[in-house]
Amino acid sequence: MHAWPASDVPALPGKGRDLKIHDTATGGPVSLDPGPVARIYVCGITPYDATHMGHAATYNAFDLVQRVWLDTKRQVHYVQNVTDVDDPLLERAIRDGHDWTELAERETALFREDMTALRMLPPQHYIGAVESIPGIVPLVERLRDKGAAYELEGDVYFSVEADPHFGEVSGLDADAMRLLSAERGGDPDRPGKKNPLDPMLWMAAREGEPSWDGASLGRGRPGWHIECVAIALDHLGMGFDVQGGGSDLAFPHHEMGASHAQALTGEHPFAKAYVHAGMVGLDGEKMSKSRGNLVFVSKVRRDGVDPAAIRLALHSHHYRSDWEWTDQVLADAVERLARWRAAVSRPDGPSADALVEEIREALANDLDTPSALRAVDRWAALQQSDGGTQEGAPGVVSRAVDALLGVAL
Ligand code: 5CA
Ligand code: ZN
Repeated sequence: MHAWPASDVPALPGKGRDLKIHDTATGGPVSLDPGPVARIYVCGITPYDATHMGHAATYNAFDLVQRVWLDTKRQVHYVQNVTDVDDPLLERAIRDGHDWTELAERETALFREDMTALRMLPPQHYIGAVESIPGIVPLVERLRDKGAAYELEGDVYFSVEADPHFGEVSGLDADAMRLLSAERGGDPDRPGKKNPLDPMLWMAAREGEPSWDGASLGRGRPGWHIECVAIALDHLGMGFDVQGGGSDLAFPHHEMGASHAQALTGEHPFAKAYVHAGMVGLDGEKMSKSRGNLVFVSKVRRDGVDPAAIRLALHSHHYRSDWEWTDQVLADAVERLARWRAAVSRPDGPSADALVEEIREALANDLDTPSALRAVDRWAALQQSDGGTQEGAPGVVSRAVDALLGVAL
């Protein structure tokens, strides 16, 4: 699958700082020390509806991770998937009388447009679940041959007991896991499973649903977690730097994915850090496609809002907090963008050297965007009060805001 076009990332004077970021598995900040090529996997969309501000906020966080790495002169190897076959997608297509492949293609195309407009860096490998099936089947067969998977009425399940590290990503107890499993695509109450938490690796073909050749597994389609594992192992290998997604993916998705990969390879860990963005809500509820309480990026863009303002609105809350999208959040961002643009429109201004370091420091400290925005606000206020005459300083600010925050002034 093709991704979307990259926007330029200007190089900045001096050197960036190494990222410290909150890791769900250890429950605290970790200093990442990637090699010259940092490796990141971010879970992509299930394309049955348009990109909403919650999705955008999550992708924003992982875009910033990459911008911090690029600023340290590392290269970034970024992989993202598209869950282009899964229950919610098939259900929506049936509900609306659409062909599921057309629905997936249309929403994926819209996602690319939204990401481009928001200046999100594209992955080098943007891979669909369907195109990964030939790589998924042998992984499931290997798990079964190792005794880490078993068959139940034609379906194949992963045995969570096969991974001694199972539970370490989310740190949840069995009761909490069981509840979340039922809520998030699992089937803990299905009779005959070895452990209620065991997730499906391969679902035998169902009447009226798409299915693919699964070699010794029989016709069927892949489970959700193995999809991301197959893609990540294929393009990044074990021990990559960051596995990312919203906090609703910590369990079961990232927990199960880590266990699949660890059981397959006998190596640990799957990812060095599991990083999760908070949930964006609307009117007191998590914004979600299934609830339908959505503010779409594409709709707000069509209403004439500059994507740079949307981006500033996303930056205005810390990525790990749960927060509410409101008209006021957007109005504040529109106002801030205008203020910043006015401040960089003059040829000279207050020195930008300290500001670049402040933005760098804020982002390196667990992506503290609210502090980064306040630092730029202070510089803009000084500019407005005629606080400096350094030639070219506004240009340095523009480039720093572009390179580090993805906002074109
Ligand atoms: N295709 C799977 C991942 S493999 C999936 O979860 N797709 S999704 O379309 O439901 O979500 C895409 C990303 O957006 C995930 O990282 C998810 O955690 C995140 N996300 C979904 N809703 C919200 C929300 N309200 N706030 C923040 N992030 C969200
Ligand atoms: Zn995923």
